[in-house]
Order: sequence, then C-alpha cells, then structure tokens
Amino acid sequence: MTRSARPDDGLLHFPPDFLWGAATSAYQIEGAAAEDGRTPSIWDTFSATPGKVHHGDTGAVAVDHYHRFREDVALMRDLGLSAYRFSIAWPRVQPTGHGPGVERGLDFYRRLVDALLEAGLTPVATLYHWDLPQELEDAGGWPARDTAERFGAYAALAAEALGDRVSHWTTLNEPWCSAFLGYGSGVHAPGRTDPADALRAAHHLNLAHGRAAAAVRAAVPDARLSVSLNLHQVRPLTDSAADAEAARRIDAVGNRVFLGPMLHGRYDDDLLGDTAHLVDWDRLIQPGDTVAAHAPLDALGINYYTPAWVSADGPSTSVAHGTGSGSPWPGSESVAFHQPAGPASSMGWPIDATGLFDLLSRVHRERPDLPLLITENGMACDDYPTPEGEVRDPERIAYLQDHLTAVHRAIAAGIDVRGYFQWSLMDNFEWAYGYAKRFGVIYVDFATQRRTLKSSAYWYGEAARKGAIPTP
Ligand code: IFM
Repeated sequence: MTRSARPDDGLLHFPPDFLWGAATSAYQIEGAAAEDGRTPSIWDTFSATPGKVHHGDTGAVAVDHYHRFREDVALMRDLGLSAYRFSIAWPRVQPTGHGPGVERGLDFYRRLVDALLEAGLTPVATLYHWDLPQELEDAGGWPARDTAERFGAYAALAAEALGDRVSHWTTLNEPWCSAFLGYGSGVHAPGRTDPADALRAAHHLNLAHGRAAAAVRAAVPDARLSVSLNLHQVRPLTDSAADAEAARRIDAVGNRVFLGPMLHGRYDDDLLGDTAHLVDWDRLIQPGDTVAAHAPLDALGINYYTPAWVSADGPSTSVAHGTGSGSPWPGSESVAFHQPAGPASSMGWPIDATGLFDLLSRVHRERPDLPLLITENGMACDDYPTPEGEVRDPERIAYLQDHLTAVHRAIAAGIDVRGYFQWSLMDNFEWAYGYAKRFGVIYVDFATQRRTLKSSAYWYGEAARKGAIPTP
C-alpha cells in the first residue's frame, strides 16, 4: 500500500507505519515533586506564587503518574496505541542543572520506558517541556547563554542513560512558549516580562536545541531526532496591505524565529529588523550559533490547536492569543488578534482543522524533504462523569475526527506525516489554568486519582487499532 492508499471499506486508512500516540509532559502529570532527589523547577516556584495559577493549583501531586505509571501504560496498551510521547523532568535527573545525573531520577524513566516497550509502545522522549531547574533560572534562565550549554550537557546525560531503550528524541517542546510566555507576557514560568529577554531566550533556545541535537546524536547514533514547535497558522483578517503586514510580523516572531535557524540555519532579515530596537542581534548571535541550531533532523514535530487571525489595528478579542502584563510579541505588540465566530474549545480556542492542513502544507513547501509529526493536537472540554460513571465527550471525538481527516488529506497530497500524538493522554495540570481545563482522553478524578476512559479514548483506540478513521 502506498502512503495514501485507501481500501474501499468506508474508512480513511493511514500508512501502516503511522504512529498513533498520545502525549503528556512531566510537570503536568508526574507529581512526586520532592521525591528521589528532585528539586524545584521554575514551575514549582511560579505555581507557588500567589496569583500566578488558577485556584493556587500546583503540579506537586498532579495525577501522580510517578507512582501510577504502570496503570497508565496498561491503559494505553489496552487502547491499542502504538506510541507515547512523554517528557523527562530536568530537575529530576540533574537537579541543579550541573554535574552528574541522579540515578534515582533516571531509574524512573528507565522503568517507564521498559514498561512501554513491554507493552509494545514506542517511547518518544522530550528533553524539555518547560521545567527549567530553578537554580538555572536564578543564574539568568533562558536569556543567559550558559543555559543553552547546560541544556546540552543535560541532554548528553539523559541520552547516555536512556539511549539503549529510546530511539525517538525530541529536544524542546514549544520553545515559543518558553521564550515569549515565560519572559515576554509573563503568563508562564518564570513570569518575567521583558521583550528583550524574551528574544534572548528564543536565541538561546535555538542554540540549546542545536547543542542537545548534537549530544543525542553522539550518544544514540541511530536516534530519530525532532523538535516540537507550536507553529502559528497566521491569517490576515482582511486582504488589506496593513493586515498582510501584521501577518508577516507575527509569522516572523511566532514561527520563523525558530524555523529560520532550525530548518535553514539563519534568522530572516525582517525578523531582525522588526526587533532591532530591542536587542543587539550582532552581539547575541555568536559565530557558529545558527550552524549549531541547524542540526540535521529526522522529523519536525508540529503542535497545533487553533489558527490566529490578525490585523494591524485593535482591539484584540482573541482568547487564545491574550496577553499577560507583558506582550508575547516583542516588536509587534500593536498587532491585534481576533476571535472568529464559531465553535471553540473550553479554552475558548476556535476549532478549525483547516489550519492544521494549511500548516502542514506550509512547512512541507518550505522543507519538502523533512518528515512531519503531529506531536500535539487536541481540545479541552468540560468533561464530567455521568451517574453511571461514564464520561461522554462527543465534541472531542468530532475534533479528533476533523483533525485526523486533515492529516489524512495532507498525506494524500504527498506530505510525509509519520504520526499523530493526541494531547493529552489524561487530564492534567494545565499550566496557568491549573486543573480547571481537561484535555485528556482519560478522565482523572483529581481527588481520588481514579482514571476513567472517556468515549474519545475508545474512539481513538479503535482508530489506532484499525490504522484508520471513519470517512467523514
Ligand atoms: O498543555 C499544553 C502543553 O503542555 C503544551 N501545548 C499546549 C497544551 C494545551 O495548552
């Protein structure tokens, strides 16, 4: 069967080697925040700061995956998933951000990976999903160049410890959020609001990606290496030249700030020009940095939730692109983001699967040789158990159907998409929203930690087992 072949059985079939996965991240699920040598990350500090996270929630216990991982792996196995994307908590395996690894922390991931392999699931390890050791933030955080070097050393020790079991490695998850929500708008840890620092952080995350990619390749010669970017599918609100210029600006600081160095080994001149009043790029970019960031990749991970409609003039109405006390768009703060009419998730994020198809097409046009993975996609719903104990989430099933149909369309159009990771395996700590938003296909009762499969889990499991979804 070719990658887009389609037997006539009323189903949309995916390629036989397509990865049907689910994704999570360490701080959002593990808990055990002070166990086995783990020290605080910036998210422990941030969530313990009054007013930063809804309801004062923290990830200290989260969904206790640290102690319940075997149950969670068994649920994935029983559903029939073929892959699981998780992240390694840097402060668990190298608590200060310096020095040798902590074996007790590494052992947790060895046990997790062994359980996955035994269950027939491909482990996909992300090295950084936002939990920077607090000690490194105290030394300057991502705006400091040394953090990129520290990340390279941490990546080496993680890859050396787990490379005998893990071949799929992702360096960073959504570095845009780390840089621009962490140091620009301040809605994410560490909660700083300096546009110049946000840009410095972005450059050092590019460098960190390059350092980690080299470290993983050295430790795991057959590694399948990727990075996960939350690319913005930017759409001008009107066909005016001013709105086109707004879209260009957001594409620069939202997408090309990472796509440029990582896929092409350079920053685009328009991005440097838009932000030249904020940072001295000539000093920031040291010789060899963009070469390092342009590390060979086996796939690009794309995280997609919703498109962005932009205009030159305000006011902004978009819930998905709201700002904190600072702006996440350094140099382009005046661009307005709009909320279209139509269905939205319980995050208020508009639902539009055409954005995923457009995004895949855009990246494919830019780098036709590069395989793509959907490393996150999903929606938050106001889920609750019925008196019979069932959790019915037809909106999430419709979302998965629509977005997987878009992926199928992309594959049929010749785009090399290798897998799909639903976000998220289970309800968890949704950052500044605490436990108020549920993205899981598995419902978690946060008081008892009881797991219940939602109807979307059964739907997705059937898709994974058949390698196909219903024709819409
Ligand atoms: O929960 C997050 C995840 O950690 C990163 N991507 C977006 C998800 C939903 O907000």
